[in-house]
Amino acid sequence: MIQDLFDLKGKVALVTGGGHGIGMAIGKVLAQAGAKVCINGTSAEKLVKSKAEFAEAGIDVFTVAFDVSNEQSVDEGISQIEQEVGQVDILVNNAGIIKRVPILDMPVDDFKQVLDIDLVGPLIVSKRVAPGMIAKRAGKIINICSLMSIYGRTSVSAYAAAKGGLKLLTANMASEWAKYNIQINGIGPGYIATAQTAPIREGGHPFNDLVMARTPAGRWGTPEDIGYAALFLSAKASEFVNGQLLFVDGGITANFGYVKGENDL
Ligand code: NAP
Ligand code: GCO
Repeated sequence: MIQDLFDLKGKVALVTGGGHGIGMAIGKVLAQAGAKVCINGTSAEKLVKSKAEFAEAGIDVFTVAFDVSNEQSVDEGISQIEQEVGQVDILVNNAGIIKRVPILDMPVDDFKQVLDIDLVGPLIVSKRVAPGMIAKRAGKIINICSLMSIYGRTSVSAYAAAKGGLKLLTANMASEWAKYNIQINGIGPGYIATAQTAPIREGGHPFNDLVMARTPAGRWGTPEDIGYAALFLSAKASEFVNGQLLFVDGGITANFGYVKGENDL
């Protein structure tokens, strides 16, 4: 049956940064498709609230706090999942931060922190999880990239450097691990309404006008829009898709100019 190609029953999925935002939506969709979902975040206290929010949706998640940028923390967290839930079949490297600061004003340590979490973090977690997938000859890794994986813009140099690197790390993981029946792909969300974009979306911020003018769909994306793409890349249906970056962006990367106002000829 066609739906069997999207059935995740019997699979263990780990979503880093799954405590809210895009990660939470991905976790909910994968759980609704049958996966046993593990949610990661930086603090056990915050995860208590996240677990309750999943429970309100009728979903029982396993929560585990670890810092994706710290190898020992990741090893302890993944070991806890392996002991209490099982081997990770689907890894979504979603955890990430952004610092919006002009290059000349950004301390190098802040630049390094963004790279450590947004680029080195996915490497660390994938290196810890991949051996089990290789032994099993099956696995899915999804790296949450960005428009900034292919475009720059002012004030997000560290984030763009990290997300640009993540696009090519995805390609390299696919080059090395596809032969083990592991599919590694990226998702490039457009502008999505979450806490991360609230500072440039709310309170009449002019960036909101730019997003509305540049996005052909004429709206901000929802975290669920990303969740549905993650389901496809987590499922059997995408077993011949590898090393790709799937943009889920309302058409913004397909469109050079403005879609509203004087340009809308
Ligand atoms: P968000 O609401 O800020 O959530 C980020 C998540 O990452 C939080 O759950 C946070 O956990 C977690 N996290 C941060 N540092 C961590 C660390 N060192 N270890 C473990 N977890 C960590 O962001 P979002 O908008 O949902 O974005 C999620 C992902 O999508 C990010 O990679 C972001 O770059 C990417 N993205 C977002 C958009 C957008 O428009 N929103 C567009 C493209 C790509 P705590 O809650 O515990 O701090
Ligand atoms: C920004 C936004 C973007 C989005 C996303 C777009 O400040 O430009 O936060 O970076 O988060 O990455 O794909």
